[in-house]
Amino acid sequence: MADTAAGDSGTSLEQRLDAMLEIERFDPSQQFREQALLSDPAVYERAARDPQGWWAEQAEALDWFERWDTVLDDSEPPFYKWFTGGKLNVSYNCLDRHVDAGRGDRVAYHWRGEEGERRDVTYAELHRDVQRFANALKDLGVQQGDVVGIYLPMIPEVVVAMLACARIGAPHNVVFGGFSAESVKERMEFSEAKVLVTVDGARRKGKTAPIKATVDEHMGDLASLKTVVVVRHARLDGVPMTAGRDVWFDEVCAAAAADCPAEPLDAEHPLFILYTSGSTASPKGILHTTGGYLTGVAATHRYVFDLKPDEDVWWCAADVGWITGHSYIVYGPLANGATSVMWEGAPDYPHKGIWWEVAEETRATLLYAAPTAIRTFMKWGHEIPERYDLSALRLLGSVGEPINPKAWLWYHQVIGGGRCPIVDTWWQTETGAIMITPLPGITSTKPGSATTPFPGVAAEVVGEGDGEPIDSGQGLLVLTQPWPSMLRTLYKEDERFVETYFARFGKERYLVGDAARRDRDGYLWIIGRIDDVVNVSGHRLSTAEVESAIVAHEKVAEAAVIGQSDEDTGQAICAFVTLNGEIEGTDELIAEIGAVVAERIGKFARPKRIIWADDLPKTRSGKIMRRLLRDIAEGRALGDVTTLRDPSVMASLESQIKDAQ
Ligand code: 6R9
Repeated sequence: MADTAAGDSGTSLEQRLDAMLEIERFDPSQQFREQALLSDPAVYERAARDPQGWWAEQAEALDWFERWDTVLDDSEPPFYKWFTGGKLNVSYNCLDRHVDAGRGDRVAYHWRGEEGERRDVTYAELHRDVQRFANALKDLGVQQGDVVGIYLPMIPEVVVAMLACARIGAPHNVVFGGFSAESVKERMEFSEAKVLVTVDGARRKGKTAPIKATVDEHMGDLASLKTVVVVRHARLDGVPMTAGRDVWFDEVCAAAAADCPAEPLDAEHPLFILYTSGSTASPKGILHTTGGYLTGVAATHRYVFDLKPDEDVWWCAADVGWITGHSYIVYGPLANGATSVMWEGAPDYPHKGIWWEVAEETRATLLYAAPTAIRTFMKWGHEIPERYDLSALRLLGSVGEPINPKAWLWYHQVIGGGRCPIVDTWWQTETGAIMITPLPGITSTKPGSATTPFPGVAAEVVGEGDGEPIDSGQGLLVLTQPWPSMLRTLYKEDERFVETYFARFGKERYLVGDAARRDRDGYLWIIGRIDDVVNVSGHRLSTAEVESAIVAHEKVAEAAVIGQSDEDTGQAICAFVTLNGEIEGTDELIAEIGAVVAERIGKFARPKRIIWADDLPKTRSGKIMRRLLRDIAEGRALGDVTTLRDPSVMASLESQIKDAQ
């Protein structure tokens, strides 16, 4: 169906895409179906009949030192346990078993650096480096259960560090490189990290940020933190090193023993903590464990992307610091023995065609990217990707936020040449692995819909008030059955875990935090967050987190942050700010507030728009009504204002906005 509509009839791309918006469904092509790993829809019924049997079968694809006794222990919901009694090691599954099977020479990562560097790292090399660094960590006193912080850019050492932790059973806590050093400190403090692995400097678009020096300025004296390991990457001179605390990565590796057998760990041993944003200003430490997590990411990576490890070149264009990077740059692809592309830099440096240049050169066959990136490429024009040979591509994925049909179609036509199926995958840091997605050899896709749950996953849309399942219509998305890669708790906050996800509809139903629509065919359309979480370019932020950064500015009395719809980034941060006393809002102050946010959270959290407000709309109980602020920011007619303590606030806000324009 897609191919006929895509045929070039001399009309412009724009006209063709508009015409295609009428097409509701895209069936898998016969050619794709015939070669797909899964092409029989019976897989859904089989998994629904016996979810535990299905997941056990997926777990069998891993190497276990000891087999499990129980697939699912649901004796204490919502604290579910998977594959209890089983022992395995994630690093063993990602490295040793491939090397032992004679696949050591296979490239694990085609790493491509900003300045044109190429480094192809094989499985055997990773195996060697991981063992050395695992021993180095042990030499530094890291023991099973100790938390290791990782704050690194997109370089192979980030994978080495993560797998070395997994090898010895030290849970890692990776902080995305775009977060500020202050955020790193906060996360190291919460998780009582013993070691932090960081870098001399990180390169971004031809500039180098002195990461180690900045970390030093903010880290202060953290009682738990004993060692800072520094990777030499940007080769900066004069990197400050504190005697007795700081060591060089290459030096500790060189001094460590070469062999480090993988530790057999309980299936429920913590693998990592990853902080993400929730409704309040304090980030949530999502805890994932060993056996279930690896089962989930390996199975979804294989089936959702139809991975053939001997032939495919996989490229997940996320950052390792987010869950997408954990699951689909590191753990899923390595467990499956895949060859991946790892791109260090930005999509527009050294030029706007760099992604396509890398895809052409590495002959990438599978690409997984965020809608915000696709919309950006759309804006830059189809002429850019069209200069490159993208004929090796055979499947495209989308993740992080809803993809609008126009961007979906552009991706399909311009990048996928009309021949690649698109998998729009919905999931979260909490779910560990993809939950709602097409299976490319089975599912007919509808642009904008993540379609249906992965086999072994059960989802419903339920009424906001009564929690009753909605057959067709809009409501709240819930997952109604435990799955192996689910978060086990919030690190050191069991109560908050239960409260956040299982208080509203009971311990059997996981509250996702997204609103969704179910159509008559049972397809799910994700609408967006129901809590105060904003999704900027696929980066999750809490409004409360940004607000507390803004009010840290001495001239600010109060701030309310909302996510405003944005053509490029999906949502953008818009802040309503009330200043102290008679202070006037100026451009200078806008820059200062942006700087405070960059310092406390990260540059990506800086407000795109600041609106000065004499007062903010509040309910009688003093709650800020963000819904009204969203209406104002997006230029809509105001909703109900009768519950406001002082309805006149809205009129004056509206006139302030007009004055500013
Ligand atoms: C993997 C990841 C999770 C939130 C999630 C939802 C949004 C992710 C989506 C999507 C629509 C998709 N989201 N994928 N919305 N369609 N395919 O992004 O994890 O950073 O924890 O964000 O992202 O709102 O609840 P995370």
